[in-house]
Amino acid sequence: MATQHAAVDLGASNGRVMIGLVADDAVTLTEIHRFPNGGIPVGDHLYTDTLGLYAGVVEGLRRANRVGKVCSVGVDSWGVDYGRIDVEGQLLGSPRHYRDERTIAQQEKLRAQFTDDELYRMTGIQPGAAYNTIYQLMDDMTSVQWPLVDQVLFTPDLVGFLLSGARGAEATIASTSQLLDAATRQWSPEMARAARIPLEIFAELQEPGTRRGRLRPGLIEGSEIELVAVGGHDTASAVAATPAVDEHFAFISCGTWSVVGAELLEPIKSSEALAAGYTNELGIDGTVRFNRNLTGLWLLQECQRAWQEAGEDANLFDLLDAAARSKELVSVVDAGSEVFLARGDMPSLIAEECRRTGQPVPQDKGAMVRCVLDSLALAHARTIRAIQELGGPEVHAVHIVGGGCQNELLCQLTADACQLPVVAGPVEAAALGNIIVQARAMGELDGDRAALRKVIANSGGVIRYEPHGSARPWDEAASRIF
Ligand code: LFR
Repeated sequence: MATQHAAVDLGASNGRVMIGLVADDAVTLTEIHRFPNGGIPVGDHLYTDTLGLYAGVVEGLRRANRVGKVCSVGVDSWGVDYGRIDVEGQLLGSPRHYRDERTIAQQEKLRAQFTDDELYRMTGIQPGAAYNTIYQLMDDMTSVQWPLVDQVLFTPDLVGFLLSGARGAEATIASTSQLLDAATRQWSPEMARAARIPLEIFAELQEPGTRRGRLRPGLIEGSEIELVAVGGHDTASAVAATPAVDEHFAFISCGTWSVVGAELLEPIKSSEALAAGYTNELGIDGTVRFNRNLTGLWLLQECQRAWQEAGEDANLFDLLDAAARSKELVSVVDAGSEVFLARGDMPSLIAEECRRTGQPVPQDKGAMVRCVLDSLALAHARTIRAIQELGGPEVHAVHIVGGGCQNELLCQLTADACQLPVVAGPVEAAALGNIIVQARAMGELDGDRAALRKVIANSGGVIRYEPHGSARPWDEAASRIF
């Protein structure tokens, strides 16, 4: 039986266990198990069901090992969140979800003491993102549970710890904390001092590719699976698996969020980059991802949730079909705006933004979804243009990876708005990036990140969209809201 690697990819709305088989310089990926995820509101707070995720992961690994011998596993997840363990290694409470608004007061406290410029220079991370780990920790440190906390582990490291007992702070996920300096790839003592966070609460910092040892004996019967720290931040893994042919590309990791950016070797910490909303997170192999978070398909998912809760039909296929038939660029909203961040009645929020900016309120679901997709495409284009102006690489192609790359209308609109070719795929970029880093750590693949990208390009699942029309209608639409 061939050797398999298991990728655990934990996203905002679900978690997955996939197996990857590396042969003939290509990866074959198979989904083994999928289980739901999402913030769980209790009272005024929002939590993550970490043990539920863990149970899904274990079930997935058991199934995977029945299909074929699994030799290693890597875990990647959304950014910034963490769990706390006590000196006995027990999980302390249910981790909070980053959309819990407890952080805002802490963010204000730090920003009252330091300018955003000062904060940005310490790490390269946007101090304006209220969900950053640093603000969550500042709030946490005021809780009655805090004196019991021995260690803080980021989501992928936490799941890895539950599986194996091995601890570590993988660099890409740690970089989303706003406590790591993207220039040195080390914790920032300056930032830790500013926020009064003791750096001892973190586990040892490790680069992706670090082998952490075997899973707990007997957990997955009949296996000897090794835990490998991969690009623990899903976006880092997704960008590692972007089949770019050279450095002249922008990526859009498109899912609940649209993370739009470029790959660099050094962070850009200029005041202009700060003002434009860019952040410098870490990627694999010494890279920095210079990117900006747009609300992404969250806009559409929240519309669907609102319609479903009202007992209406909100089938994705039908909605996209209606959107494709709706008139283009009638109304657009700023997909980068914080207005859309929290859970809420999204159709009303969008209608309100249209009214506020003097544009027609979308009258039916097709028009509403069209407004969302036009707005996202517009935001993608503006973000990519700004990256080049801020000192990023000249962009010749836009790679869309993740679930959103299956949205043909969004891919075409993005090509049109950018006036650049869009290469869409792979869908499961995060899982593939997770697998190739494991395969290299286990000695099955070798070479630099360009060599790994070739393996992904050989693995198929990519569609190209050429730009149509001109930039003019997009510029006009932008002028209504920016
Ligand atoms: C995407 C993502 C983004 C991060 C957001 C919140 O899944 O990881 O990169 O900013 O989730 O953690």
